[in-house]
Amino acid sequence: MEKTFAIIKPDAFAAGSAGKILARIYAEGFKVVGLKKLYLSKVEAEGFYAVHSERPFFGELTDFMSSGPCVVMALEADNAISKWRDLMGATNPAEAADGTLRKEFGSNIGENATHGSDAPETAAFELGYFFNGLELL
Ligand code: 3AN
Repeated sequence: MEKTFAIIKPDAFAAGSAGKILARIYAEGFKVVGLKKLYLSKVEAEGFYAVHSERPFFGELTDFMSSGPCVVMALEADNAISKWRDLMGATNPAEAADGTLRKEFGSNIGENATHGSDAPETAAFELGYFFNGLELL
């Protein structure tokens, strides 16, 4: 079993879609091993997305991620990282396949409803950024 890190982003939380997204997560067979609602500060969002600090959209991205509450999760499944990215769909909701979360709940490339780790190393960093070991028992 593999763990990945996921976020229900502020746009989806504000729209009241967190319950529907969680229902999809369970229906697809993930085990939710960690879950909490957070309201990130700008500094906390910048630390999380530090890998993107040189990108032109870094300010916009971290403003958005600190604009309201979100839900952070640790999800477990066989091949959880790719399985969760498949369920999310393409980064840009306009390009996301039918049936994916970003297609259904995302608005644009910035406000795209969900986040997921893209590799084992990023999953390890991202899980550790938000959860300690005792929270993932
Ligand atoms: P993904 O989240 O699908 O791995 P990345 O790693 O390319 O996508 O982008 C990281 C985050 O930055 C995405 N979640 C997305 O919301 C945001 N982002 C990517 N490109 C843009 C852009 N051109 N403008 C605003 N936000 C963007």
